[in-house]
Amino acid sequence: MLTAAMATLLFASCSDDDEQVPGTVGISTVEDSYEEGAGTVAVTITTTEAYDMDVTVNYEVSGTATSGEDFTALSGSAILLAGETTIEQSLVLIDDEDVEPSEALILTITSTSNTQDVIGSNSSVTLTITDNDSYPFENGILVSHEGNFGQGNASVSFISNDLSDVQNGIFKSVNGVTAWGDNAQSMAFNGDYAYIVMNGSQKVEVVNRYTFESVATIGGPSKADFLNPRYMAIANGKGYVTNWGDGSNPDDDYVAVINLESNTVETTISVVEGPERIVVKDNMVYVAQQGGYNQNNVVSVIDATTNAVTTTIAVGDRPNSLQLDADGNLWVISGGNPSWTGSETAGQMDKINTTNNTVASTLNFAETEHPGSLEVDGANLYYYMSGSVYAMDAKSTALPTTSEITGLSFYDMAVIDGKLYGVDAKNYVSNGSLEVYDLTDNSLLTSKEVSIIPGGIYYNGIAER
Ligand SMILES: [Ca+2]
Ligand SMILES: [Ca+2]
Ligand SMILES: [Ca+2]
Repeated sequence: MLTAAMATLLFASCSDDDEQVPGTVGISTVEDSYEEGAGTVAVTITTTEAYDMDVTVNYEVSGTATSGEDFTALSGSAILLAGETTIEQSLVLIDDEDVEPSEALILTITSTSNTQDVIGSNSSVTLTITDNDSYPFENGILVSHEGNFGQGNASVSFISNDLSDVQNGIFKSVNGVTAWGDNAQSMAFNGDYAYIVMNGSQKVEVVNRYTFESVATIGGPSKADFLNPRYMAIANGKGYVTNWGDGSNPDDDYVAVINLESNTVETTISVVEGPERIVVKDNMVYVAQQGGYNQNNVVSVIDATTNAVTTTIAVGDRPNSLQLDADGNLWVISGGNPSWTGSETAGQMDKINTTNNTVASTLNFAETEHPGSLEVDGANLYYYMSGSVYAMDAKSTALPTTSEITGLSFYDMAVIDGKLYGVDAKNYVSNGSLEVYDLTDNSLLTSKEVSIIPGGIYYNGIAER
């Protein structure tokens, strides 16, 4: 602040003789940082001595800010009138609509027409021009919606991080389409891109994650790329998408591998029945084999450098969610077989050591308990069971005996940075809701109406500038 705030008087001189006394010239602004919408900024050029004649002060314009784009072109000189010690130059900032990093604008006095003048230590000022633009869908929560099968009304909603603003149907509104497709099942992210897995439409929609402008469509109903695609993760620079194939055929299930440069499926990896959720650690791809329309009970491990299934790890029946903790352990929740299968089994939570891909510990639920929606946030694990959310320290050796929040009706949930986000699909034909709880005191922060069958909840951060 200080350097730009005031011209420092290097010396004050008094003289009685007739010669023009040299002045010390400087340049300053009131602030050293301005938002690009600030309008006109006064740049003050000073001299310590008034002159008998007009003196031209020349200055150079440099820095990362672009003349004509970030500010109106400056003349590069100003005339100090005879008898005056200051002159103001107007710097006009341009309020554009580009999302951009902060820019530097440097004004440096290079010479004056009075050759004896001293160019003082305050002869240069560096201004920071800060941006006032943002992308429409950064720093908030994205919710994917299945919609109703055959209606083309899958959708994605954006909820601002302060939970004040909800925009539904953002793919359709941004891209000007009326019917998008069926069953936005899940989303994955890589760099600036979001990948929306559309189960019913047998496609993956690629968008810019911050603008939601369409980038590419991979697959589609008439193509053979995907068959019942479910979830996607990124490993070794490729996209891995789980596919059930025909949900009643146990022998046609696979993971499709997407080349993220060309947005094409470049190979497939055959796996056992019902590949569902998928996570990645160090190029090792872990696939929960829930079983499709049937039941399965393993996690497949794929080496993303060879695309070979290196091992399968036995867990509980119907592994429905899996997460890595801060120590690199893989936690898997298996719901157990539900009673309608006729062979009901208990839920189970397994901790897998990812250095040797073996089960390190197992926690067993009661036979009629069927947990799901495992989440990790910091040192805590969270899961959902029978309308309640449970929390557990990842170091704990026993399941929690009491729940955190009860009376819920979540279709799925996510825990992000101390907040619980749960989606309620209501009656599956009208709009559902997103409920947000503060996990420090388990209070309900807000409930927002979203769209039909909300399923996936994701944090979309702030884009790099
Ligand atoms: Ca600008
Ligand atoms: Ca801008
Ligand atoms: Ca199948």
